[in-house]
Amino acid sequence: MRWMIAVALVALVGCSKQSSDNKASAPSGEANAPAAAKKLVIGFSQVGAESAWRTAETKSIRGEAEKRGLDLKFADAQGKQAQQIQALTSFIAQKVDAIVLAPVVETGWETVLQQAKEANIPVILVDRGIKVSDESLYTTLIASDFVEEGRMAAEWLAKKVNGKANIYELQGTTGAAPAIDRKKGFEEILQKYPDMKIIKSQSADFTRAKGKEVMEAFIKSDGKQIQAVYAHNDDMGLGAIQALDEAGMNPGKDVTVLSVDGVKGAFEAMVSGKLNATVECNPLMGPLVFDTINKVRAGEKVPKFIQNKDQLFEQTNAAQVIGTREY
Ligand code: GYE
Repeated sequence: MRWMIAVALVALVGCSKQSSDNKASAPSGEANAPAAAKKLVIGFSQVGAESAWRTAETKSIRGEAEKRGLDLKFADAQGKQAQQIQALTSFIAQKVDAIVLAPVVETGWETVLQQAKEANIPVILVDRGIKVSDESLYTTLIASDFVEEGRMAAEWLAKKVNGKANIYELQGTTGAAPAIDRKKGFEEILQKYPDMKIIKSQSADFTRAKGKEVMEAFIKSDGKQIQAVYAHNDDMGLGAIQALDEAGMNPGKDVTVLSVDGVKGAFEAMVSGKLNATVECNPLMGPLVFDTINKVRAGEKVPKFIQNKDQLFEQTNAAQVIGTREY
C-alpha cells in the first residue's frame, strides 16, 4: 500500500511538473519559432500628403511592407512635427522593432530620439535629414543630396538663359532639409553668374495650391520682370505654371520654369512645353528601407548616409522617358 502511494505521488509530481513546464513554454515557444514566422513590427511616421512625390514615397514603403508580410504601423502627421513626436512616442511604448521617420523639419528631435535610443529601437531616417548634436541618435539616413539637386538646377538654368535672368524662387516648407539645401546648392552656383539674381523668394510649403498663390502675388507685383521660376518641388512648379498661364505669360517659353522631383505631372508639363526641366528625386524607397532594417537587425554596419542618385530631365528627353516613369 505504501508502495502504491509512493508511485502515485511520483506520478502526480511528475504530472504537475510537466504541466507547469507546458505553461512556461507557451510564450517562449514563440521566441523559439523560426525567425521568419515572427512578424516584424515597424512604425512609420510620415510627414503628410503634401505632394505627388510624398504620395509615391508612402505607396512605395507601404507596398513593400505588405509584400514582405511586415506589420507596418503608419502615422500621417499632416505636416506637423508635434504629431510626428507623438507617433514616435507611441511606437516606442509599443516596443516596435524599428522606426522609419521622414522628418518634416531638421531640428527639435533630440528628446524623442533619445527615448528611442534608450529603448534600443533603431531609427531609419528617410528622405529628409535632421540636425542633432549626437549622431548616434539615429541609425542612418536614406535620401538624395539636396544641395547637389540645387546645383544641378542652377547649372542647367545658367546654360538655358546664358547666365542672365531675374529669378523667382518658390521654397519648400520652412525649416525642411530639402528647402534649405535646394536653396543653398542653387545659390552656390549663382555666385559664378553675377547677372542671375533671385529677385523674390518665398515659401509655398511644397504644395500646388500655395505655389499658385505665391506666384500670383509675384506676378501682381513684378509682372513682366519675371524671367525664370525655380520651384523646390514639381507641385509648386505646376501651381506656378497655372498662375503664369492664367496671366497669359507663356510658361516654358517667355518664362523658364524648373523644379525638383520628377513626378509624372512634371513630365506631362514638359511634354506640353510648359515646364522646362525637373531634377529627379527618387521617392521609391521601400525596398532599400526594409533591406537596411534587415541589415541593422542582423548586426551589420550600415553607412550613416545612403544616397539615392538623381538626374535632370528636360523637354528634349521628356517624351522618350515619360512612359517608363514609375511615379
Ligand atoms: O521633394 C517634396 C516633398 O522631402 C524630398 O518633400 C522630399 C520633398 C519632396 O513634399 O515634393
